Amino acid sequence: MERAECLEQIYSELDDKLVVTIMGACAQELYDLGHRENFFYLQHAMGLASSIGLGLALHLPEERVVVLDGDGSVLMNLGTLTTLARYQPKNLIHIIFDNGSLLSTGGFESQTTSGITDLAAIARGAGIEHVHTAETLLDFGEAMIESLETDDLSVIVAKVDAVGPDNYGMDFQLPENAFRFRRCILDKKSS
Ligand SMILES: Cc1ncc(C[n+]2csc(CCOP(=O)(O)OP(=O)(O)O)c2C)c(N)n1
Repeated sequence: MERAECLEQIYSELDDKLVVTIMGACAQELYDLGHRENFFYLQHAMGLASSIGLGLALHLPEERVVVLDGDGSVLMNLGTLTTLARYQPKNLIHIIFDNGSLLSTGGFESQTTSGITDLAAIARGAGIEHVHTAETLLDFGEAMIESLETDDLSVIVAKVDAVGPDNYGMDFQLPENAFRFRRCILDKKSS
């Protein structure tokens, strides 16, 4: 299973959600499907997409927040899973694309490679109840549907191949994305 296929599968569901992605390949693959003003690509700050997502979810309880994360990023901020469990935002779905690799910076192996570290087990151990592992597109689709139907925090660990986009490039930088994302939230609140 490839992350790009997973993103394509859930793309239409992301229409009315606030979406925060990690940098690099994941951001690019979502962007390549078509940018929307409710997408925020967190460049540079590796590991913190889930923390941004948590802040949004707690402060905007009427919104649904989807975080698109990576195994390397989660490993860099493992405490995030315990913080999510502690505050348990009902409106947050945390999707971890586990490709066992730091793909965006050259494809070095991460600790999830060869099953050494099990992020789903860590999420459960942190105290998160709704944790899914998806090995196939069908699993992933089902996990997403279940998470959307569950009025609670969900984590989906999607096992994906370590492949990314052929080309990188967006027609705006992080500050413009941040301003526009903020405006999108304000527009949503006032409508
Ligand atoms: C603190 C910090 N260290 C290192 C980097 C460089 N960096 C950017 S993306 C990345 C790999 C991210 O890996 P993962 O979250 O697994 O996503 P993938 O690239 O595999 O999709 C690294 C090491 C960074 N941006 N910030």
